[in-house]
This record gives sequence, C-alpha cells and structure tokens, in this order.
Amino acid sequence: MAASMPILHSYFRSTCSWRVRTTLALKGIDYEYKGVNLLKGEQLSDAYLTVNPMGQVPALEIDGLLMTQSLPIIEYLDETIPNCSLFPKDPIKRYMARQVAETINAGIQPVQNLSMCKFVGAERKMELGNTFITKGFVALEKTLASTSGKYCIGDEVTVADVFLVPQVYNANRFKVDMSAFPVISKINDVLGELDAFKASHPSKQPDCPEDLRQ
Ligand code: GSH
Repeated sequence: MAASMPILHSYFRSTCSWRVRTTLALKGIDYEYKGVNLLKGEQLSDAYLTVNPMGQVPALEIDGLLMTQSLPIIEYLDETIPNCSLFPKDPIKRYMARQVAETINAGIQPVQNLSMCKFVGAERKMELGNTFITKGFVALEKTLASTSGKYCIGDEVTVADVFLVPQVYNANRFKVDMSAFPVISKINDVLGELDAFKASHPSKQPDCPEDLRQ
C-alpha cells in the first residue's frame, strides 16, 4: 500500500515552519500544506491543540506519526531520508552546524515569537524583536566569520543554513540594521538563490495573501 503524503501544518510567515519546508524541499519530499492562520489565532483552536498542544506551528504528519518542534522534525527527516544530509559527518563541523541552529532555535526565535510580541503589546513588539535579534546576530556574526565558506559551515548546506535564512527574514521585519552583519547577509543572499530556499519562502506558500506574493 502506498504511504500517504506527509501533511505540514504551517503558517507562511512562520520561521519555524519555513525551516521544515526548506528541509522537505532539499530532500525532495512532496507534502500537503495545511495553513494555520496565527493572526486569527487558529493555533489556539481546540482542533489544532489536538495537533500541537503548544499551540504552535509547525507540525508534521509523516510515517504514521504526528511530530512537533522543528529541530527534532528536521533531525528525523535527515535520519530517514539520507540524501543531502544537513548534519556534517565530521564531528567538529556537526557541532558548529548545531551550535548555529541552536543559537537561533533557543536564543533568538523564542524571544521574538508571536506570543512574546502579544505579551509586550503592539507598542513594544518592534523594540523587543529588534533588540533580541540584534543581540543574537552579534554573536552569530562572530561565529560565522570563522565557520563559513559559501554557507554557514564551509561550502555544504547544513541545518545551520536552514535556520539562518528564516531568521534573517524576521530580522528585516523587525527592522534590524543588517549592514552591521555583512557575513550573515552574504550567506543569506547566496542561500536565497538555491531552489529549496526559494520554494520554501513565505511568498510562495498557499496561505500567503495575494499582495505579498512574488
Ligand atoms: N520550538 C518550536 C519549533 O521550533 O517548532 C517553536 C515553534 C514556534 O514558536 N512557532 C511559532 C508559533 O506558532 C511560529 S514560528 N507561534 C504562535 C504563537 O506564538 O502564538
């Protein structure tokens, strides 16, 4: 019997969903896209809370499993679909890739997500996002100055790149001065030319409003 198509619960502008979309694109996996409108609060509906009790996207239904949390989802995809591995074989490079991903995953994104923006209120949300993305990018810029080649870690696409591109998109939304981060900006530009990053971009998603489509 043919395996059913994976289902990704996603929001077009969600950076965490984008990480999983890029991974699925890099691995060449087709999937059904189910939009969860975060601005309408659909992530907090009773129906969606049975999918992810944290009330967050992404969630991925695959191989008879329902998975949440982008990093372990990406690790599962990488382990089960070995083409173009996102985790370098070399332990030092693998550490570096994980270090960059975790800086974004734990150190930047959670502080500027929608719940935190709502918590501080409309007047302070730009200041919140700008402050903490800038702080994280100061650290990342230093790290990437020594680890990067064409991409974050040398010349192979890794999990670090999958996390970096969506976070730069959010940096621009929060009006971070990207001229202070030339290494991050250059890597982001190069990655933006790759098909998987183009296909997973918010403007290409089914739930992207017409006026934001490219
Ligand atoms: N650690 C989680 C992951 O990596 O999947 C974070 C998920 C997360 O924060 N998702 C955001 C969300 O759904 C969108 S990027 N926010 C909804 C809210 O804060 O109400």
